[in-house]
Amino acid sequence: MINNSFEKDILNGLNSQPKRLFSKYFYDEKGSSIFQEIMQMDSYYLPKCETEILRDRSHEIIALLPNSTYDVVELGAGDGTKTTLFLEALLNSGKTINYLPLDISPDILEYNKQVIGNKFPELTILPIAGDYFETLDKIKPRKNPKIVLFMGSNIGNFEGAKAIEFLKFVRKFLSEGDFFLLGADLKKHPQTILRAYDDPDGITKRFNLNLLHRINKELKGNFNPENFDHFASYDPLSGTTKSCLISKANQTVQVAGQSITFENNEPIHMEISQKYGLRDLIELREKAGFSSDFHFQDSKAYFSLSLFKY
Ligand code: AVJ
Repeated sequence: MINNSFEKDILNGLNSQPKRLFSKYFYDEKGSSIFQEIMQMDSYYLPKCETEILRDRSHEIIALLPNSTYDVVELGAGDGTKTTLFLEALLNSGKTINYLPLDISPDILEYNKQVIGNKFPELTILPIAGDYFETLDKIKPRKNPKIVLFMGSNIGNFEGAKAIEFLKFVRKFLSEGDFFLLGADLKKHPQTILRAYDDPDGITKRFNLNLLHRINKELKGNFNPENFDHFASYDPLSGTTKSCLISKANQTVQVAGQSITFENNEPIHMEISQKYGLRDLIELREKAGFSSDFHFQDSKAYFSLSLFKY
C-alpha cells in the first residue's frame, strides 16, 4: 500500500515537466542516517539554533500556557532528542503532561519512547504511528488541553499554499485553549542559507542522490547516481531554497518497467526549504485561523519558535 503510492508518486514525478521527486521520500534508513550527518554540519545551523531557543527560552514559552495539564503532541517526532529540553522545562514549571509523539515510522517511535522514558520515568508517553491524518484523528477525542509541536523547520518542505493548508488541517483537530508551536527557519543573509544546503563535503548531495539509490532498490530502477550532479539555490525575494539533481548526460533510465529519458543538464526538482520573515509568520498564523502569535528567536535571530494560540 505505502509502496504503491511511492511508485505512483515517483513515476508521476519523473513523467512531469520539469521532472520532480519528493523530499518526503528521502528518509529511508540510509537517508535518515545521512540526515543525521547533515544535522552535525557546522553550516547546517538550524538544529543548533532551535536547541538554543529550547534551552534558553522554554520557560518564556511555558509562561504563556495558562493550564496546569497538557497533552504535548509532537508531529514528526523523530528521536525526540531536542524535545527533552521542552519537556524538562514543562515538568520543572510544575505542569502535569502527557507526551504523544506522532511519526510515520514505528521504529523511530520505539526509540523515542525509550530515550524520553529513560530521561523522565514518571512521564506518560503515548506514541502513535501513522500519517498525520490517522494520528491526529486519535488525539482529537482526548480531553486535556493540547500543545502541538511541529519543529525542525519541517514546515519548510511544504510548497506555497500547502503550508497554510497543513496548519488549517492541524487546527481542525484542536479547540479553544490549545496551542501550536512551530519551528521555522528565518530569512537571513542568502550566503548563510546557501551554505547550509550546498556543503563542500557533498553530504547534501549524497542525501539527494540517496533517493535515486532507493528507487533502484525498491522500484527496480537502474539510475547511475554518478550521472547526476546536485545544485542548490536560494532566492532571497521568495525566501525559497530549491534543490535539484542535474543530469550530466543524455541518458535513459528504467524505473518500474518504464523508460525515462533525460537530456544533458535536465534538472529533477527534489526539495524546497522555505524561509520566513516575521511578517510571513504572522500572515501564516492569520491565514491558518489561529488567533495570536508569539515569537522566540535564538541570539543570531536565525530561527524562530513561534507559538500560535487556537
Ligand atoms: C528536515 C526539512 C527541515 O529543509 O532544512 C536538510 C531537510 N534538506 N538539508 C531542511 C534538508 C537538505 C530539512 N528539513
